[in-house]
Amino acid sequence: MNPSLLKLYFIMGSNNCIKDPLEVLEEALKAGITLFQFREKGKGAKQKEDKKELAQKMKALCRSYKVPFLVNDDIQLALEIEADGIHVGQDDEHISVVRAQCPSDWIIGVSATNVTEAVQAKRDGADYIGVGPIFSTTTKEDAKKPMGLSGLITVRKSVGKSIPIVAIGGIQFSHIKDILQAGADGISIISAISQSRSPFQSTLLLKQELDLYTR
Ligand code: TZP
Ligand code: MG
Repeated sequence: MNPSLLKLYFIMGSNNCIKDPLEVLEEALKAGITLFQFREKGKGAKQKEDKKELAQKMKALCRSYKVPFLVNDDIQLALEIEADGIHVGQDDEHISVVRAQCPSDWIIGVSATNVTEAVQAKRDGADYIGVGPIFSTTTKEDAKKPMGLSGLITVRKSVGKSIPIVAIGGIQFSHIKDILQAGADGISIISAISQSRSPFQSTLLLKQELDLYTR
């Protein structure tokens, strides 16, 4: 995949938002997110048909802004709604099983919380690795201990330069320069956009800062 797609990777589900999730997503798209992941999980998450309906609407929005739409974990849903890819965690289906079921042009991302998992994800053929949590976060209930920037630097050294990586966990505007310098291709964000009173403004500021330190 083109690593620049990871520059500003927005991840969200309905329970991450303080207003209508479709509005939040459209604001983020308008302000220039480069990739989106539908992550409908945790307390109050939509299930079955409700989940699918929201996913379909979000996919349509992403298409209209030409931003790839990925689904977290749920292969069945991703196939049904013809997503552009899937993201799997360490406790989800193995990437080999996912690859066998999905179109060859899909983007498949894997989460890694340490060097061992990151090196394995690269070996397994992940298109990108989501590395974190870098900082502490309250968004993911079962998040591991933050690895810090030093952890990110170690992961980048261990996997080499050839695989795209995106940093995740507690990331705010002020972290951008350090994260890019640590070797990430971009940032993944949930709450700094989804919980903002103006997702548009917050996204725009993040994008401008990222643009300063990339290209
Ligand atoms: N995986 C590791 S940390 C995290 C996930 C899904 C949550 C990131 O959310 P936030 O609000 O950007 O800290
Ligand atoms: Mg998962």
